[in-house]
Amino acid sequence: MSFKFPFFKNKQNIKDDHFASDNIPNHVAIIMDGNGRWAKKRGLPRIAGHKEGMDVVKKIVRAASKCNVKILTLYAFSTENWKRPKSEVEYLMKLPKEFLHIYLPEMMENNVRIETIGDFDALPDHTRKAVQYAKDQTKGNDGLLLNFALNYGSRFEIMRAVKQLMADIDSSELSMDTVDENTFSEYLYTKGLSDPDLLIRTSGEQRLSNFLLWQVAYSEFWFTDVLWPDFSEEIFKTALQDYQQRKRRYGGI
Ligand code: V07
Repeated sequence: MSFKFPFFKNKQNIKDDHFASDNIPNHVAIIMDGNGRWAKKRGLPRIAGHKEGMDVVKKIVRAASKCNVKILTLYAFSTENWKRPKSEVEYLMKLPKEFLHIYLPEMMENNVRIETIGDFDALPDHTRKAVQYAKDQTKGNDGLLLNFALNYGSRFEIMRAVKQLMADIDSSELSMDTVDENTFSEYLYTKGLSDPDLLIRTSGEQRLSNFLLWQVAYSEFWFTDVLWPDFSEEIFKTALQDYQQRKRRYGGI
């Protein structure tokens, strides 16, 4: 049973479909964890969990678009994921193409722009080609930016930025005296993007796992025990509503 005191602020278990449109996070980042565990619980191979997880991606893209989120960054494949069994890696590398084969038309209709962060050149040819095609097709869209972290690792990203920045100082393209946090941000994959306002991680783990270390300095974190294949539009909205009620301080008081 549920009832509400009309004079209390609607705090938890909010089921209203139409929630306040103010204070929506501009940029939401998600660690989509728990696909393997979801499959194991059902006696299925891990890849069945990845496949189910792919359909949840589409649902959350729709939800984010609808809620007026501007940037959605999804951790699809980390630099550490190469250590998984070869057959699983090969399957994962086919998912971008499969996803795009099914959903690229809908992405176009909904004005979604697809981008990636990570070491793109080190991806298999077939993966790179499919994703590059989607980036090219959607580059004129100005709705939701759907940003896939593909072969992404934050320490690698930071090391790469340091090396490029030093090379630019070496060649006098840049002066050491003018380098500040903003300069450094321009050397990251996320160049030009605002930092995530909200970071969501599913599946009960409460760690960053080498995701956006620099960029989440002032982000709000939201964790759920729900496994990614069981994640839904409703849970996504609950995370947004929780975010809306938080008071951000950005390191100040
Ligand atoms: C992947 C499904 C979601 C759960 C997490 C792991 C498995 C969508 C993509 C994708 C990537 C780029 C792109 C279009 C779609 C994807 C990988 C894994 C490697 F342009 N889901 N998904 N890529 N999973």
